[in-house]
Amino acid sequence: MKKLFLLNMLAALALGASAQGGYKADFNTAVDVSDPAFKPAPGWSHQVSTGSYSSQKVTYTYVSDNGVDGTGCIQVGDQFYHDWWEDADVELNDLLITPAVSGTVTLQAMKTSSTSNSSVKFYKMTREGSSWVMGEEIAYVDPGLMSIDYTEIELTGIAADTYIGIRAQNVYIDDFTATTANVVLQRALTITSVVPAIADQNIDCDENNQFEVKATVKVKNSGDLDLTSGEEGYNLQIALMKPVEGTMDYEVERILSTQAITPTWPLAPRAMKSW
Ligand SMILES: [Ca+2]
Repeated sequence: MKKLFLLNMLAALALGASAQGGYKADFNTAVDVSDPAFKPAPGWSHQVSTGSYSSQKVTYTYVSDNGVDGTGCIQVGDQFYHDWWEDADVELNDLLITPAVSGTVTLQAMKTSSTSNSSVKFYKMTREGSSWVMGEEIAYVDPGLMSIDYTEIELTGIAADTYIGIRAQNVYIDDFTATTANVVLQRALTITSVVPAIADQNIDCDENNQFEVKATVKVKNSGDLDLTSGEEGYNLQIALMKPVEGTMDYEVERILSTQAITPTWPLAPRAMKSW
């Protein structure tokens, strides 16, 4: 049985929900769209849709001054890619998912150019475990999108606790509003790189039949909240893994070490920790 070491991590949902009347997401805070699963605002989700290659995806751009009244907004590109082997366009369903909302919902949208193939579609979304299921499309009266100014799209009669998936294509979007929203903020931590400090593929045991694992690990706060050293789950783990029979997956056999992530890491270029 082949065993290997892997760095694992605890980090989970936390914080309660806060019901807000007159909810508005103004997209005025810059988001890092280089992460394909970026979330456009706190409490939102993102269902990523791609082809087999990393380039076969929907391109998002954060634009700091092209939103309503010159504010920040999100630019969305094509919702398809061209499959050269099949010589055909393949549709994508890359969805920005709102918090659970109800009542009347609005979104401002503007075409990226007068000739662009622009559209905005909305879908009811349901959670299934940690993933999302795309449900029926939510119809609305087309207000007619323009390339010179924003147009308001309005959805009415949205039932309580409806998650809405926004499938935008070749538009700028800004100012999502809802009569009510249930915004659940999340704590999340992502390992962005692991560099083992091993000269070759072998580690020698010492006289006590033990050996030391060293690595430089870079982590990123990918949640909605600041993380503080000592908080439950704010740590890294080293685990002994074992193969899951009949699959290519591994599962945790035993946690070997839990390493708290210590003090402040505000200096991004130095946000590394060795041990
Ligand atoms: Ca804005």
